[in-house]
Amino acid sequence: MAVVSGPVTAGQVSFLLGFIPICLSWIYSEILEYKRSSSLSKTHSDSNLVELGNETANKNEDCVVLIEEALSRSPSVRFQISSTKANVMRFLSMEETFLIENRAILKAMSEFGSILVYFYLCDRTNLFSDSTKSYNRDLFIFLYLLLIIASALTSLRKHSDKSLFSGKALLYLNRHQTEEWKGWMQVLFLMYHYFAATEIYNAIRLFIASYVWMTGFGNFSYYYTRKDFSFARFAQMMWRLNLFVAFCCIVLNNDYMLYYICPMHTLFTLMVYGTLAIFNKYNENGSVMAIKIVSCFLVVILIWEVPGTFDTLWKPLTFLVGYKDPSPSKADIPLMHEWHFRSGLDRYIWIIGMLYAYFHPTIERWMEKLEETEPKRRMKIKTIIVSISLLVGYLWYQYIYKLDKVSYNKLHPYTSWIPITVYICLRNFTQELRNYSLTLFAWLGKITLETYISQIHIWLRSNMPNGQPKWLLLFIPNYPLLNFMLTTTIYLIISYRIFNLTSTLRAAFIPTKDDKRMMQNFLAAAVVSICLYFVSYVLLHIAQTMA
Ligand SMILES: *[C@@H]1O[C@H](CO)[C@@H](O)[C@H](O)[C@H]1NC(C)=O
Ligand SMILES: *[C@H]1O[C@H](CO)[C@@H](O)[C@H](O)[C@H]1NC(C)=O
Repeated sequence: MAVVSGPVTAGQVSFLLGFIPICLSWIYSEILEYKRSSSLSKTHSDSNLVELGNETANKNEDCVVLIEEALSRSPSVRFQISSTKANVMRFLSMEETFLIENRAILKAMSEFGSILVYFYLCDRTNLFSDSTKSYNRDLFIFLYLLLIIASALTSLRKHSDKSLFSGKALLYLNRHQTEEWKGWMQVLFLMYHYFAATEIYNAIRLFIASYVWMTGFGNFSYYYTRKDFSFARFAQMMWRLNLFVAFCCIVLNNDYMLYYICPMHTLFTLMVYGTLAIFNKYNENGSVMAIKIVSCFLVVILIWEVPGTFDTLWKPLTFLVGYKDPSPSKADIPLMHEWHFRSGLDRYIWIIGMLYAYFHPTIERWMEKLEETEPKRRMKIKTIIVSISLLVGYLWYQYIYKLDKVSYNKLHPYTSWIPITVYICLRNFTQELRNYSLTLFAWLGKITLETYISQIHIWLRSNMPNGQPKWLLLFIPNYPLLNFMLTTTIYLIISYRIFNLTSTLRAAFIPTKDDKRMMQNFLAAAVVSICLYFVSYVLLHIAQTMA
C-alpha cells in the first residue's frame, strides 16, 4: 500500500521549528552541565561524589519527583518566581544557568518530540512497510488466554488499602479493580483492532461504554469528595486528556475525531465537572443532587433524542469534531456523522456512573453490614445476588448482545448499564475477589489513553491523513507473529513513556497553586504557537511560489 503523506502543512513545519531548537538546546544544556560538573569535581571531589550518588538514586524515581526536586534544590528558586515572559527571554538568549536548571524539562520535551517524529516515520513514510490484517479465532483466544494465565501467575496481588469512605477494609470497586478492568478490556480492544476481529464488535461497544461509565464514576467521586473545582485541577485534567492527541493531530495532519475516545472523554468529563461545579455549595443536599441528575438526563435527551438539536448545537464546532474518512466508499457521509454516532452510543452511561458513585457510600455500608451478618444468612443473600446477576447477564447476552451490529447499536445506549452492573456485582461478591487484582492488567489499564492513540500509528498503520488504521506496521516480513511481538513491545514501551512524559511536562507547565502563573504560561504558549505558525505559513508560501 503506497503511503499518501499529503502536502506538508504549516502545523508540521511549526512543529519542526519548535522541536529542533528545543532538542539542540537540550543537548547544549547537557554539555554545559557536563563541563560544569567536571570543573566542580576538580575542586570539591568529595561533595560531588555524594551528589552523584543522589543523582543515580533519583534516576529510578518518577520523573515528576525528579523535576520537582531539581527545582527546589537548584541554587536559584528564581524559576518559580520569575515570570513566564522572563523565562522565555532567558531561553531565547540561551542563558546558561537557565538551560542547566531546566535540563530535565528540555529533555522531556525533546523526547516527546522525538516520539512524534517516530510516529510520522512509521505511519507516513515508506521507511517501514506494512501488511494486512488477518483474523484467526483460535489464535486470538489463545493469545488472550495466554496473557491472562501469564498475568495470573506473575502478578496476582492482594491489596490491603483502606476504603476511601469508611476507613475499613477495601470494598466495592477500588482503584486497583477499575484499573484492572480497564486493562483487560483494553487488551481485547487493541487485539480487536490488530486482528480485525469483527465478530466481537458488540463487546467492543460495551467496553467503550465501560470506560465512559468509569469517567462518570471516577470524576464524580473525585469532585464530590475532594471538592476541588480549581482552575489548576481543571487544566491538569484537560492536559492529561488532550496534550498528546493535540500534537498527534498537528504532526500527522489528522482530525481530532480520528481519535474519537479523546473528544468523547473530554466531553463527558466536562459534563460531570459542570454538573458538580455548578452550585457546588449544595452538593451535600440530596434533593439538589437529584435535580442535578435529572437535569443531566434532560440535557442528554434534548441534545441526542430531539432530531436536529445535535447538529445545530455542534455546527459551530465542526472544525473540532468534524471528520471525513478519506476512503472512497465513505465519501458521502456527513462531516458530523462520526461525532454524533460515537457520542450518542454512550450518552447515558456517564450519568449512570455518577449515580453509582453517589450511592457508593450507601452500598459500601450495606456491604459491611452484610459481611458482619451470620454466615448462613450471608451465604443466602450472596447466592441470591449472584444468581440474579447471572440470570440477568445471560438474558442480556441472549437477547441483546447476540443481535447484529446495527440492531445492537440501536439498543446499546439504553442497555449498556445492564452488563456493567452484572460485572460489578460478580467482580466483588466475596471479600477475596475484592481484595485481589491482576497487576499486569492494572498496569495496562493506566496507559489506556496512550495505547489507544499510539496504536493507530506505531502498531497499526493508517498510511494517510485521517485514514483509519487498516494496515499493520511491518518490521519483520514473513514472520507475522515475531513481527507482532516486536512491534507490540516497542509500542507498549513508547506508550508508557508518553504517559510519564505527559505528567512530567504537566508538573513543569501547570503549577498547582498559582493561577496567575498558569495564565501567563497559557498566554506565552499561545503567542509562541502563533509566531511559529505564522513563520511556517510564510515559509511554505515562499517555497510554493519558488517551486
Ligand atoms: C476523569 O475522567 C477522565 C476520562 O476518563 C480520566 O482520565 C480521569 O482520570 C478521571 N478523573 C478522575 C479523578 O477519576
Ligand atoms: C461487590 O463488591 C463490592 C466491593 O468490591 C461491594 O461493595 C458490592 O456490594 C459487592 N456486590 C455484591 C453483590 O456483593
